[in-house]
Amino acid sequence: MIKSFVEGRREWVESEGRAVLCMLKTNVHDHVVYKIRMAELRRLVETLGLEIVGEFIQTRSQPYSKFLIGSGKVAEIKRFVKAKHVDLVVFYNILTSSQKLNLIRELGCDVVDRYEITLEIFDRMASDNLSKLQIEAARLEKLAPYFKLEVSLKFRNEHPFFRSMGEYAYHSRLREITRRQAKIRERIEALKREKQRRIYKRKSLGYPIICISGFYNAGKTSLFNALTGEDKPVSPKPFTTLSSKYQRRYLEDGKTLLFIDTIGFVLDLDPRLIKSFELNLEDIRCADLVLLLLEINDPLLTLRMKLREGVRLLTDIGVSPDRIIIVFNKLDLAPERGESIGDDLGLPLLGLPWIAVSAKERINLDGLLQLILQRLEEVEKPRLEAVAAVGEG
Ligand SMILES: Nc1nc2c(ncn2[C@@H]2O[C@H](COP(=O)(O)OP(=O)(O)OP(=O)(O)O)[C@@H](O)[C@H]2O)c(=O)[nH]1
Ligand SMILES: [Mg+2]
Repeated sequence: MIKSFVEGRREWVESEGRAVLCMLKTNVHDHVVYKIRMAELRRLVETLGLEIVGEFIQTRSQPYSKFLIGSGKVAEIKRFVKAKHVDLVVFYNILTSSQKLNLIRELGCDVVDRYEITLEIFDRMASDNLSKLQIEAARLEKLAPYFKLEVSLKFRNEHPFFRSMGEYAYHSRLREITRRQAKIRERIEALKREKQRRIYKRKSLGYPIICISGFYNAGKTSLFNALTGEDKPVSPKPFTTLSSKYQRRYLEDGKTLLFIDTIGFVLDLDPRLIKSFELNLEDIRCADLVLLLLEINDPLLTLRMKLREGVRLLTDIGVSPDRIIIVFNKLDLAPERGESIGDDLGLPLLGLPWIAVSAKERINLDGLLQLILQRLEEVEKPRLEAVAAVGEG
């Protein structure tokens, strides 16, 4: 059974239990895309070992402020929760602190949103200090307002007198949270400086840096291993890789490329999560080229969404489109798509170069290296010309 996060410490550990998924669909004309989003949520929740026993979707262009969904829907879910002994209700939408609190009180079971589910998976996969700190910071930022609200309501009801012991305890807990947040920020800052120093050092070696990015499970680590001879962990679980990995690849003509394997994206990524994992994204920003890995065997609509969102995320991070190469991985699972997938998704119109490969079966990896070298030359050329022009001037 899942327990909620309390007082800045995690108590959300075991997760055998029954869950219900819930979504407020605000686009009334959407008859397809929300299904992809729900499928993603389902996959994330199942990763935690929870059994999904029901799904509720309400369509309304404007959310309700009290519960996000309407009170009629809440009553329907409440009956279901009781009848099926549900432990947890998971919302696709991001809940405000007061919506979460109202829902927990009304439904009588725990309620979390997609953001908390993602953080929980990160937490289970995290093994290094920096990832753990970043996760804790993200969790505190999301849940501290909720906790404050919960405690303030509790003490307002139970201890109505000014400076009662309850109120004192409330203030001291709040101070504890704020102190913890400041401490984490300080440690992250120190690690950030260290990471920046290493990035500059790596840059100063002069090797072109190729960063492998993409949605979780796309096969980033498999490709990294195949290209560099490394043996980093690979698995179908989401977010197997949280902290970046680096390795050189020596080419026959004496050239050396430095490959970086990074944290995976998730659809509809919450901007706060991006901010919390800013340090991991630094590797993407500083790369000479970024490979955006997609699974060629995904349905076309999913591919279209992931492509659009992936490119948007990269450009938001600060990667210019001319530094992006789209790589369709897992070609062995859909070889018939290898020739046409780029055209099907309109990549020539977007001006994005693309290639289909299989990291697992090592198909077309030489073609990928050729494309990387060609793009590096094209990206470098204007820069070298500019340097030469300054020299002449
Ligand atoms: N059939 C096939 N499976 C692949 C290929 N590449 C990776 N996989 C499988 O896809 C799953 C995910 O692979 P990873 O390399 O861990 O993916 P990732 O992108 O690093 O995932 P995260 O680190 O979780 O973001 C594993 O089960 C791999 O065996 C491929 O080319 N073909
Ligand atoms: Mg990985």
